[in-house]
Amino acid sequence: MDLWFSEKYTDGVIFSIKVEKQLTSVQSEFQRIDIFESEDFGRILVIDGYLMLTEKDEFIYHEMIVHVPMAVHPDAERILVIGAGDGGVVRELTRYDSVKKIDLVEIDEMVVKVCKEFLPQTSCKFDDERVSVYFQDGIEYVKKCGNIYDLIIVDSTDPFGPGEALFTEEFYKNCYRALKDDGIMVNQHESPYYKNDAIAMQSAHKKIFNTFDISQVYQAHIPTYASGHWLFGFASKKYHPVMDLNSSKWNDLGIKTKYYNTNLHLGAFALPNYVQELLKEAEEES
Ligand code: AG3
Repeated sequence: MDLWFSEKYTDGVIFSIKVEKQLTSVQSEFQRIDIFESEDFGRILVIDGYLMLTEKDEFIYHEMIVHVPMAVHPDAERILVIGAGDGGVVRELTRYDSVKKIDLVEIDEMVVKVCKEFLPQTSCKFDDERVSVYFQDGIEYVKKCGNIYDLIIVDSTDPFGPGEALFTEEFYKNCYRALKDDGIMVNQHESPYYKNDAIAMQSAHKKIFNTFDISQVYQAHIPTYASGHWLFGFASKKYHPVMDLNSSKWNDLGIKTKYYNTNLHLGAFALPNYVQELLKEAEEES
């Protein structure tokens, strides 16, 4: 008998991966967490039926959400990560010797527990001495912070369920306050392609654009997310993601990446016309 994991992208489009077996399935206080084993994509983390990562292509998402802001900020020492209980963002951040403190705030302790057991590829750096993990609501956590972080990375689920509040203007305003005067916030920004994803993307962009001095969007090709075309938001108080990129400084660090490089960094901000139009529409509404 064939077993398939499927995610419905629209009423007429389904994406499926053949799975060998289901390794675990737990219902936490917040959501359902599944891990599958597959031939083509390795292990797969699924939350509430939505694919969060696969071992095969998670490097693209995690490198792009981490190295883009890290190559722009001249000295990011103190970093807040919201969500990201799989550990992928933390793994990439710990590759920088200059990073002094990583605070990870994940609402669901069960995500970290399951990923530590089944996804060692991403959860491998929770023991780094610079990392502190807080099992709390990210919304409440940022409310209490003022002017302390150089970088905030919002690695949320989609804008419904427990992740919904991470797409509100109030949350972005609190992130702004939590950042130092030259701070950067990067978030996963959904896909521009299918209608419902594009609406979520525009709504997030509008709120971030309203809140931050600089608000730019960049893209990556991620095979296992809807349409394969995914966006990230780069929001900042001072640094511009293209003008303030210090390529030689980043290249001198010698960090070995599989997707990210500083040429691609520049190209990632060059968006297709239809995406530029969607963003402009959102900006004009704000
Ligand atoms: N963060 C969620 C990406 C959104 C995926 N959406 C979907 N499949 N509908 C990924 C977590 C990786 N650390």
